[in-house]
Amino acid sequence: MEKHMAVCPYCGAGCKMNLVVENGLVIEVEGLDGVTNEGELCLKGLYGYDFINDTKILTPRLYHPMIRREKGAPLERVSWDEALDFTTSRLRTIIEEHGPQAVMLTGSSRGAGNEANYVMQKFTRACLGTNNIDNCARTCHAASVIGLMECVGSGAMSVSIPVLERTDCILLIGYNPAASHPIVARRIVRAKERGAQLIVCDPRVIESARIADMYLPLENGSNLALVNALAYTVIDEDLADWDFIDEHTEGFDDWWAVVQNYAPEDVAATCGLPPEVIRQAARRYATAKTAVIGWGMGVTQQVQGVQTVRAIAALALITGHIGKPNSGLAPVRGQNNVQGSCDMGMWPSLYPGYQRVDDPAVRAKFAAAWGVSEEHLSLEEGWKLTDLPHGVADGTIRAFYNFGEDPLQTEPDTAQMQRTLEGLDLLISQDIFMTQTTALADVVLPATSWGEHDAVFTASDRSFQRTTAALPPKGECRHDWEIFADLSTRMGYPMAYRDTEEIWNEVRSLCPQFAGATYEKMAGLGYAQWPVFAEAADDPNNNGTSELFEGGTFTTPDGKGHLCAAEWRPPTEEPDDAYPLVLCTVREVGHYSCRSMTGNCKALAALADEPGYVSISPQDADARGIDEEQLVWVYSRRGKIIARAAVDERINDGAVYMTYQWWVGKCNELTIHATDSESGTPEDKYSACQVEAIPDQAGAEQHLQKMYRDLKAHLAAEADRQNLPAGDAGAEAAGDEAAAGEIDGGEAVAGEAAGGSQAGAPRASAPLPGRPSTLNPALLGGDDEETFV
Ligand SMILES: Nc1nc2c(c(=O)[nH]1)N[C@H]1C(S)=C(S)[C@@H](COP(=O)(O)OP(=O)(O)OC[C@H]3O[C@@H](n4cnc5c(=O)[nH]c(N)nc54)[C@H](O)[C@@H]3O)O[C@H]1N2
Ligand SMILES: Nc1nc2c(c(=O)[nH]1)N[C@H]1C(S)=C(S)[C@@H](COP(=O)(O)OP(=O)(O)OC[C@H]3O[C@@H](n4cnc5c(=O)[nH]c(N)nc54)[C@H](O)[C@@H]3O)O[C@H]1N2
Ligand code: SF4
Ligand SMILES: [Mo]
Repeated sequence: MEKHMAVCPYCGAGCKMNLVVENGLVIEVEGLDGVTNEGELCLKGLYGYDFINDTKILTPRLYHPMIRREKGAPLERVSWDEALDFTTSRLRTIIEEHGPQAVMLTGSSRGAGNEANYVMQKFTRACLGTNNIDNCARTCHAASVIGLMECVGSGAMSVSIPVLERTDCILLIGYNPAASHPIVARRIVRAKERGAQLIVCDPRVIESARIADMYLPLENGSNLALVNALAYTVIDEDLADWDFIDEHTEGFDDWWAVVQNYAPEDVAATCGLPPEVIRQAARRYATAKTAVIGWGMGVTQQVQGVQTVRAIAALALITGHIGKPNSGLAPVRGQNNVQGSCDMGMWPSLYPGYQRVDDPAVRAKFAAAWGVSEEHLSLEEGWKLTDLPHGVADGTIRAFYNFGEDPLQTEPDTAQMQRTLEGLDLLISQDIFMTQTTALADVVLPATSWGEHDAVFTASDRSFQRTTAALPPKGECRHDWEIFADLSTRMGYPMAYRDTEEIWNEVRSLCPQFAGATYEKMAGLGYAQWPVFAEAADDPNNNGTSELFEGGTFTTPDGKGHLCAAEWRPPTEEPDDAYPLVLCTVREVGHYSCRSMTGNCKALAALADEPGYVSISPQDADARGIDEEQLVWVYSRRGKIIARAAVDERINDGAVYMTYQWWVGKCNELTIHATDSESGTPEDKYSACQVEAIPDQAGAEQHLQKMYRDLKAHLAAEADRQNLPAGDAGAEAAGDEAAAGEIDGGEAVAGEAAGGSQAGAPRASAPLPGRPSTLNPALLGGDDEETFV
């Protein structure tokens, strides 16, 4: 039995653990005393490890590269040489014909880590010559990054996770830590036990609301009106920190010109809250000695996300609850390494270390370091991930390199995303599992998983920590960074690194804020929190910066906090007679984003499975004749799906809630693709929908089971193509396999041991016709529906 230290690959809490390995399988994990988790782990941390063993519960892992020689042709297993040469020649042709702007890439905020993302963005900029690189922060906290960079100079959390336990008042807006970051939620519970005030603003009664001192059940989509009204009250009741405003902020008069119209009495109807409740919440926050505002997707996944983030920053600035110990801003980043993706410049306007692409001095520095001409590095901001649909529709984007994301599951309006991916000349997908997006790819590149490689992750609170390999690569999997370096070399820009530490040291040399974060400092349970400058490198007592903006000095160009205000406006698609309910899409504790990982973990898959729930208030359920646990239709202007009803008095009337990891009950079939004009973040929290009872429950149950079986079989069959011989290339690969300890046919030993399918003949092709035009038969026509409705 061996133990290897790792950082949890799920949320951004950055929990440290040991992976316990026996006979080539991870058999359990143990919590370690990391800086954020102090020995504790949540459900996913404890039971979310066995996907690595290729359990094949949901989808198989990828072991061999595959290509589709032409559109419509089947995936075919090839050698790495052939896969990367094919990719090189296709990318070259597209760039020759349409220029580098026709290629879009997205980084991975999950298991791969900072080094792989750094190498991918270097490939994008130094080799391809474009800034078209982004990551899933776009669909997530992009509004926080943009709004905060403008108002206070840094888009990250200004406080550390442990600070939440020490502050006197926590104001949560649109953030559900009990489901999203359980280890952060524990800190909040402990703060409460210490006597801190907890104020929760969320339209439904989340766990934190149940223990809150004040709960504000605001109307969905009314954040900006509420935050403006809180700020109005602070000024109106003379609760502001005027010294702080005078010394450390700019723009008060223009800001107040807008906010003065937001008396609680005037927004009561918009927010659905009594004015006195708003006033009381403002008083509690403003008069606390120290205070932190925490927010999440309830703020950012709205068309006014950036404006609301600015309003939140203003609330902290006018009360002086920032720039002093135990006070500040906590946009708690979602994925284990989404802060890291942003740190590494997986952002169309930023190089690694938050250095702007339009700054000629920065460009000169990177050009010199990377050995390319300055002209080769574009000063223009690149495309955003959410530009993909219209970029493909109008022919500007021709190729998409998808690294560790599953947009077909996680982007809004699946039907539109399906058209987008099918409309590309070239789709490259580099993943650890056969996902829905990967099944559509022209090039499939298999990468090593978390637990099979070394990397640095950045937790939500800017802490760099190291995670290490517990197992060797499976099959022909290569490390993500090796794949990018090899491809870049073939494309004419040679890159070669010995290991991740060499890459990391290059990052440190180019990013002053990260320079002190040596591998040595991060050894064992060590960490380094940026900004961590060069002098920290040799000082064992210097772990960087726990709280930003000490003394009220901000990292904006003039060092001031900028007060910016905007008027509230309603969401894009308001409910009407045909679609009378608000569809709000959220998270549940046991599954994670596209669920390629949690869906392949035995305990987590057993806990919750298809089609997932639509949570609805008792009144809205009664009005539709819907009982608890019944299967129901949920439909919007974009699609129609089946889900199970959870009738729940914690849900507000007029809104329903779904989680976004299910294939059958896929809420992104229904969500609208409307985005915040500044951040490009989709309005995942607000679409109009309707819910309808299904009279034939038995038929619906049969339909859903068949659909689930078919979808699983389809992805399994696509993955099984990697087990077909690959001609000459196959013989070469077979040799490698023997070395990697695999058996005949390419099925992993680990997969068998974990009860996976047998090696040998590939499965029969799935019943779905070729590549399905949509994963949801309900959208293919009325036939299926009629069989049981
Ligand atoms: N188990 C699990 N954990 C995860 C993830 C996962 O998939 N599964 N994903 C990770 C990721 S990527 C992220 S970004 C984080 C996200 O973590 P959170 O930010 O907590 O995400 P959500 O649950 O989507 O939304 C938060 C809350 O916003 C509320 N809300 C909806 N509309 C409004 C509104 O108009 N106003 C206000 N004030 N609130 C509103 C919802 O009711 C919900 O409780 O979680 C991370 N952690
Ligand atoms: N309706 C709705 N949609 C949403 C949201 C919502 O609230 N509502 N939330 C949005 C948010 S906040 C986010 S962040 C996105 C997340 O959207 P995605 O980023 O698409 O979701 P993940 O499941 O995190 O995708 C990670 C992918 O990376 C793969 N992977 C994991 N580790 C590695 C590795 O080491 N190497 C490689 N190459 N691949 C790896 C996994 O198998 C998986 O396919 O979803 C968004 N979608
Ligand atoms: S809180 Fe987040 S990082 Fe910690 S164990 Fe749970 S999922 Fe992993
Ligand atoms: Mo996210």
